[in-house]
This record gives sequence, structure tokens and C-alpha cells, in this order.
Amino acid sequence: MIRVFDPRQLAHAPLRELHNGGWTAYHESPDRAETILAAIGPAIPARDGGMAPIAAVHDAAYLEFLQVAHRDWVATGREGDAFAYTWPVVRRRDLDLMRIDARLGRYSYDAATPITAHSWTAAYWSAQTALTALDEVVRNPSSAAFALCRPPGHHAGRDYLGGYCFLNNAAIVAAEARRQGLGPVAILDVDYHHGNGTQDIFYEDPDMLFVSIHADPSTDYPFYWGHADERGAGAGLGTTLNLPLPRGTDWAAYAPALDQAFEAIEAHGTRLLVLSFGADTFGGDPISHFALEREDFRRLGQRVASLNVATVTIMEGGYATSELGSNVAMFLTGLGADT
Ligand code: OKP
Ligand code: ZN
Repeated sequence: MIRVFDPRQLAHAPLRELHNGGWTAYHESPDRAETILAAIGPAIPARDGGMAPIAAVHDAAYLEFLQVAHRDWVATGREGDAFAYTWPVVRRRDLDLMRIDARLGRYSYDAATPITAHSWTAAYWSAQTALTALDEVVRNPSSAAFALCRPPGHHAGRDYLGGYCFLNNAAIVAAEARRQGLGPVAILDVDYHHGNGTQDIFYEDPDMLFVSIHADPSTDYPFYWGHADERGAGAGLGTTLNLPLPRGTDWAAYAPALDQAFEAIEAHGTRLLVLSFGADTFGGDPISHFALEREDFRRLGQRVASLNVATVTIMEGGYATSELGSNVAMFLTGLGADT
């Protein structure tokens, strides 16, 4: 299996985040990717597929903002990483304001996602890493490819960042795959946290299936998305499937949800699967509360492989840094890393 990793992703290294009311060291650190890379073996770098596939998913003004935000922050006389401190509450007018603090609020939904001088570069190469993995699967459709992406993407919407995410790598790959005629395309998100950005992007889309297994948002971030009654809207009604699970979920409780997800993916006639893979379902994850064990990641990989559909796996979360590499390697072994 081809693995793709681009070192330019490491440039994004925020100092700290606002976590449960206090400052903590940034969880989504560059060593996450380095430890995964060391565990999974050789990877090819990303090829530059340009802005078009990114602009097909994200709003033009948002993309412009991402590229200038830190410069504007510094120009205002600020130091360190750029953070929002005020947000347009639901139903406020969509004002086109210039001040950096207003723009930070307009284009984000949390304070967990600081912007550094190098965030755009890293996010751009994270998206290109994902697109290169798609390209590898296109060249050899019987295979699977793994994109070692970071920053992750599944919390980023068409015009917003959040949850450590700036560009929605899975959505960009799914939209590009469809454009290339590889559909029907489905996205399965197995990160601990609901992929609210991906859901929003395709919520009214009648032929993009989005399925997510995640911690119940009544108790867990991102709270405002991912409830079981969110099923899509308009022409897209029925193409979103949310399978929230309680804290403490272990493999025995996880596997039936996976069966349900696979049923929907098969009923969709899926020819290309984009898998948003987070290893934060691991019992030892410092910010999450499921109870999967190392061996369970092999089972997860095997189950995905048993679908027999071309699969592009995109790395999302996973914060137990000392076990992260072996958990991801275990998943790839199950998925068929040796084929
Ligand atoms: C990103 B991914 C909780 C703060 C929440 C953001 C979590 C983002 C997870 N105290 N911090 O889905 O792994
Ligand atoms: Zn997560």
C-alpha cells in the first residue's frame, strides 16, 4: 500500500490551545506525524495538484483569509499565534469586516485552532498529501492508499476552521474523486469526534454519502453537530448517517455500528471510499473516551478491507503520541499494508 507524507506539513506548530478553560500544550503537534511515519515505513511526498481541487470545496474569501490571517495579526501588533476571541453568534448578520479579530471570529467556531505563520503552508500540503493518495488509487484502482495528513481536516467547513482543522482533506478528495468520475463516492469518518465540517459541506448533496461513528455530541466536542437525527437536508436528505456512541465504547459495542455503516456504504453502490481515520478512539487517548485497544485497529482495518472498495484513508486525530505510531501501523496491517 502506498503511504504519502509531506514534510512541509510539519511547519504548523502552535504553542498552546484553550482546553477546558485553561492553556495546555497544543495536542495536534508535529511529532504526531513524525511518530506515525517512523512506525509505518517509507512514504512518498505529495505532488502539487494546485488550488483547483481545494477551491472546489472551500469558499474563496475563506481561502484568502487563511493565507493572510497571521500577517494581519502581526501587522496589528500582536505576538504569537492568532486566536479568535469573539464570534458572530448564530443569526447575526454576515458582515464583511476587515479587523483581524472580527475576521478570526467570522471564519472559525472554536479557540482550539490557532493560526501560525506557517499554518497555510502545512494545511496546503496536508490537502495535497490527501490528493496524492487519491491519485495513487486512481493509478492502481485495486489498491488502497494512506495519506499521513496533518493538520487534520474533518472539522473544517466550506468557510470555517476549528478543531485543529483548516482545509477539509477528506471532502477535497471526495469532491475531486467525483469530478473524475470515480463515483459513487462515500465518506466514512471513524475519528472519535464527529466530522462536522465534512457533514456541513455535503449536507444537501444528494449523491455524496457521509457516514460517521463518533462520541455522542451530547457529551463530547463538537456538541452542535453529529446527533442521530441529522440525516441531511433538501435533496441530500438521507445521505448523512450519524452513529453516535457513548463514552466507554469498546470494540464489542463499536463493531455493530461499523456493520450499520457498511450496510449504508454498500447500499449507496460505493465505488470509492474516503476514510477519515482517527486513532483517538484508543482507550489511552488523552482527550477522548472510547476504549479501543491496539489490536482493535487491526480489526478495523480488516473490516474496511472486506468491503472490497478502492479506499483512500486520510489521517485525522489521535493524541496518545507514544502509542499513536503502533496503533496506526496496526490499522494499516489490517487494511492490507503488505498488498
Ligand atoms: C480534532 B480531531 C475539549 C477541547 C476540544 C478540540 C478537539 C479537536 C479534535 N476540551 N478540542 O477530531 O481529532
Ligand atoms: Zn478526533
